[in-house]
Amino acid sequence: MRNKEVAEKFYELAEVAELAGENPFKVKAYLEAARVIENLTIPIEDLAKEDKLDGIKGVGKSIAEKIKEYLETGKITKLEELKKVVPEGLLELEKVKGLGAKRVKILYEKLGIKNLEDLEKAAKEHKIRDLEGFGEKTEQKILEGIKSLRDKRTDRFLIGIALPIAESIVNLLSKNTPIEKHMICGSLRRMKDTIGDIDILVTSKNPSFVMDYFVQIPFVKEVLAKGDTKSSIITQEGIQVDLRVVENDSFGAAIQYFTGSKNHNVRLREIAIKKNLKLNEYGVFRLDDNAIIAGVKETDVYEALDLDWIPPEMREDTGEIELAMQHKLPTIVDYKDIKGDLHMHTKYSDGANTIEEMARKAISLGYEYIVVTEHAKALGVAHGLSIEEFKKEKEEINRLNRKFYPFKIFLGVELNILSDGSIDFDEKDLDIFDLCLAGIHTGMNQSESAITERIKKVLQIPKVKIIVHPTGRIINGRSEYSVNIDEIFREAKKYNKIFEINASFERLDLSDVNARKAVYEYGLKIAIGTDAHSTESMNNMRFGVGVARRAWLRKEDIINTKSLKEFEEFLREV
Ligand code: DGT
Ligand code: CA
Ligand code: CA
Repeated sequence: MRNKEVAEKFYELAEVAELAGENPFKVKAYLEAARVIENLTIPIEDLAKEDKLDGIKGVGKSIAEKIKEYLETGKITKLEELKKVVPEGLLELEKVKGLGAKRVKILYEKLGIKNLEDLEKAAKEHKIRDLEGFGEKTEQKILEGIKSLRDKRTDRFLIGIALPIAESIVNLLSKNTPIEKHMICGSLRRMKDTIGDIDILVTSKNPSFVMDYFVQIPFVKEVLAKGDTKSSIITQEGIQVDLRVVENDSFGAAIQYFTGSKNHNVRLREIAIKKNLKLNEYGVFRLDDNAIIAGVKETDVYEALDLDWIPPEMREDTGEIELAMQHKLPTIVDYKDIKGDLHMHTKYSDGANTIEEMARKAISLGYEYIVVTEHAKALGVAHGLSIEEFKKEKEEINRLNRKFYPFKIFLGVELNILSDGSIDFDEKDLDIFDLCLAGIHTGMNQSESAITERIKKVLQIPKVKIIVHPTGRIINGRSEYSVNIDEIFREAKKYNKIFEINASFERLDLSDVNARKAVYEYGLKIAIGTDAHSTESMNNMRFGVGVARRAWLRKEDIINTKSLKEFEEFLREV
């Protein structure tokens, strides 16, 4: 599915068009198209194939043509043309927090600022504060924004972008070339939150056919190398993909080698040597006579080293090898263990789908329940609901619960932890909710002690059960706010509170490291929620489970592995 990718292109088009001084209606139309495409539940490439693009709300003929052009050629001519008239550095300026196209234009026209360096210089020389609509505070924010952009500048890709691309490529290969086995390896198989490049391994009796096909698939922007059994391309998004065809007899050893991590593999090779064996990407060999003793299957490779097979997500050399030696690896949670999604938004607030649509999606995913959690109405928080509106939502949920029985929808809420550590509603109003989540959405620039105190205060509210996206990070976007996570975890244990792994792939918060700490050092429980704003993003659960597996979490550590019956019992205790 290429929806996300196409949507990004239109966001880019809108930005560039605005900077180029295009008609504001056009800019708005591009933005609207981007938003709609992002939330589509059907693959946009399917709609294009069936010539149904202009049936999408917000997509007219000219936008439909642009989508088609992009899907077929990887380019939008209009965007390329506009880029020629906009100085290159301006596009980067827009990535500075707090600067939109409008402000970038003013900075360019009034002060001739064309790039980050110009911007930093002007801010330091206090030239920006005197511009209309800017001021001293904005100037300060701009300097902070430049710093955080530089800190975060990275060429790693979000797993939620990289994994669908890898899967699409494997699908294309399966359909159109004679491949037999296949495996997506590297950091993707280990479910890391960001991905340097994509590593795909296949077996085939006709490697040259596979290579010829691979270098001309629609994803390709550039072919870096083409060989008999290995080729590398760069996709439209700029991600490198390495494809290797390996021998069937070595497939297990090869996927073991190319899954990594490097540190894990280094340790394994040392263990092999001690056993008078040699381990490489072709197999496990006896040093005495060079006879191969494992290679076809990955499990055999581990067995040859007297180790239990280790799940890829654990292969970081952080203790897993020792446990595999002693046959004491924990049984980590599986995607199939997930019985419900605890965090989502619907049309009642800023979601794209109705409660009924979210419920149907959940049923199709095999869940037994969901918790619908709109934002609450704190001052200044957009799309929040009042208690009255929640009561209406509750009525609809009751109606739907009769319809979908035994599947169950619960009424939850995502409360805001305000700057002083209070929440949106009076505690007595919270009784209508089955489950209360709370998270920080504003005031993230406070000091470490202020933010820590805010969260600690909320932990004491009996009805609040789960702290969502606990560190506030946006991967490649915004760093975590400063918070003393140990202090929070310690305090939370006193009140039996739960922390979320937010499965949205821009967040993945708690991170693998923090989730492992929460459970293994503080004995806390975890909830995995997608924070979905559309049925499509409910699919992100697998990324949350990936984090949980990287954190070594077991089924019993995660509350939404409970059956509906157990979950209802748990809610009664809340
Ligand atoms: P990435 O792509 O930066 O997100 O991380 P990985 O882990 O996918 O790393 P990558 O793509 O460089 O290599 C894939 C795997 O192949 C890596 O996890 C372990 C193995 N590997 C690659 N190069 C080496 C190497 O020079 N030494 C060892 N021991 N293993 C390597
Ligand atoms: Ca890689
Ligand atoms: Ca690689």
